[in-house]
Amino acid sequence: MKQSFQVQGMSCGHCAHAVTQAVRTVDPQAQVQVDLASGKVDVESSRDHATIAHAIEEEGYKVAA
Ligand SMILES: [Cu+2]
Repeated sequence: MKQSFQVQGMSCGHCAHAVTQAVRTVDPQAQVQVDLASGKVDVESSRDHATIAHAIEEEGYKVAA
């Protein structure tokens, strides 16, 4: 399913890559699209929203509720 996350603290391509990799630790098949300007992360994944948000936060980025 397609899900959106508002992620704070991403400032460059490295951050976008780190968040993408974090999502893929819980779902290697996930499709991840990061928009650095808005902090919006679109994820196409079978995992639930809370699991993905947790993985992103483990990587050190804040996910807005
Ligand atoms: Cu960065």
